Amino acid sequence: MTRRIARLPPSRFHLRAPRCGGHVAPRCPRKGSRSIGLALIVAMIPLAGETIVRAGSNGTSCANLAALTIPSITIKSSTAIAAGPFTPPAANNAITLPAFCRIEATARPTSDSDIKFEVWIPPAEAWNGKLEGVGNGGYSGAIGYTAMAAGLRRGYAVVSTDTGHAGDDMKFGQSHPEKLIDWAYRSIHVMTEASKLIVRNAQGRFADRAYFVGCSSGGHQALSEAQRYPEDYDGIIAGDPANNRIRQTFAFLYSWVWTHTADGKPIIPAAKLALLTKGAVDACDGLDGLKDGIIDDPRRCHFDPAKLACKNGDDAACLTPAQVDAARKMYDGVKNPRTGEPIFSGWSRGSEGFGESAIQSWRQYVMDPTEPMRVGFFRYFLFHDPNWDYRTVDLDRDLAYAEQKLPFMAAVEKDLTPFKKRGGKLLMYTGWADPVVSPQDTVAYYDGVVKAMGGLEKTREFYRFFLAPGMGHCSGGPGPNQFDALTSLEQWVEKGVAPDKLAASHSTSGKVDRTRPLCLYPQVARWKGTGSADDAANFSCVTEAPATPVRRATAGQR
Ligand SMILES: [Ca+2]
Repeated sequence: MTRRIARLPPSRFHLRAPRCGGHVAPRCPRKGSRSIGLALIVAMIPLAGETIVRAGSNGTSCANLAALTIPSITIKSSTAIAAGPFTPPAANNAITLPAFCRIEATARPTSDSDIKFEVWIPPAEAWNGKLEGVGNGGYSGAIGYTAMAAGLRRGYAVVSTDTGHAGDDMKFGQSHPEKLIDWAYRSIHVMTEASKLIVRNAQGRFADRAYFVGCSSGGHQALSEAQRYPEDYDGIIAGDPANNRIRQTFAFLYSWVWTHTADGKPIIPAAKLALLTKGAVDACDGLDGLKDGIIDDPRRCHFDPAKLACKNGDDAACLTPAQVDAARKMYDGVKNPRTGEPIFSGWSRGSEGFGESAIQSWRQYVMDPTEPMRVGFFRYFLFHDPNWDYRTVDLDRDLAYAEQKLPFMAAVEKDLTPFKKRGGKLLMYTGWADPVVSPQDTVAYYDGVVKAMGGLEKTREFYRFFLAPGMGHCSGGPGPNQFDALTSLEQWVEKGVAPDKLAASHSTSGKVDRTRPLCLYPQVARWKGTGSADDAANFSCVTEAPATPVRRATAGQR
């Protein structure tokens, strides 16, 4: 739910004619457009005496794109930006970018909609022939300029939206049901459709491929696109997806109640979150056969915080009974108190406090807020009562009501047949130490899709999942947490090379100090027994027996 996405290494992309695989792909270039794609290559290798064909010669100049008349879209500006420093709106620092055409636009699919989006289009000679949509974080009403910049540098035309409102305050949804729908799923679809047309006009042809890349809320958006608008994207990356949104919001509420006193004080101080992580790692690090400071699969770890219970009164190195109780509840997750039905998976052992920043612990979404995180969901979206008291929550009654009234807030459909049929490819990853979106819930969603889609092999044909041990929310953590998922997805979509693992690295102070594969779920990376445990070459991906006892997974919203 942060604005960060997994960092991508510098582009290794080369201009070349995109290939259209044997699968059904409605957005594959038609014959005419492929010849333009090939012309791009020709343009790059001019031979003496030959006429150089310039790609995009049929395109509209940047300045003239503002004259486009796309229904419900208003183009505010279209400006050619020279290569060099560019300072995005409201940013303090400039980012260095290659030249591009910047289009600022607004979409109004309903009379109450005000969806701002920007499309950045490289000049024809620098364009890789593709479009990339980038996702958002939290409820942030902000265009993702940093993610756009990363895509533009790779040669992509890129698009991002503010999701239909400005800022992170959930009051935007109060008495604005259409804006809520814009946030939940419509804004991404609308920006995608409009940007495809705008790019077509700018370049004289449609993009050969479209990709979506997002983490956290962006991961939610990614899964929503695959579920709701399977034609929008050829390839989709869903990182640490907050797609089980309604149940997760209930889990935020309950986790806050468990971990705060009646007068709203945090029960577990920040320093003791780190103590919990140390206790869990000490207890479970070796279960995977390698003492490397990483709990490989927290489902196998049954560390009980009572091990750290104070014996002679409270001090910094032990836990009081109230602290033990709060931590146990965080690990156990939300269950229906009447039926015992799991509502939302607990947070992983190892996610309590593994880094300095609030997002690298339970602080940002649980301990630090003065009220339950996202309590605005109940006040402004669900009950339409700005004074709603979270102490009055009734899990049975209110969860059923929320799932009945706001089903569009989640993206939990497990039948992805339309996306598979159109040839779409979906790559999902998550951090096993994510302190925000419980990774066990993400595992439960994938397992649910596998069941709905006819088994693991049939699912892997279009949807692959990679778990990152020791990675936090979208990035960070003691485990390898930097990887280039987009290059893997490009290979899959464009060359039919499905990824079996992702090459990941961990850095300290900007220096890589560990590499390791992230394996194709449910495989795990195991050290071969010789060579450095910090070198990916000494690991193989293997299948192990399921964690026992298998913890009951979140049922997920139906
Ligand atoms: Ca370990």
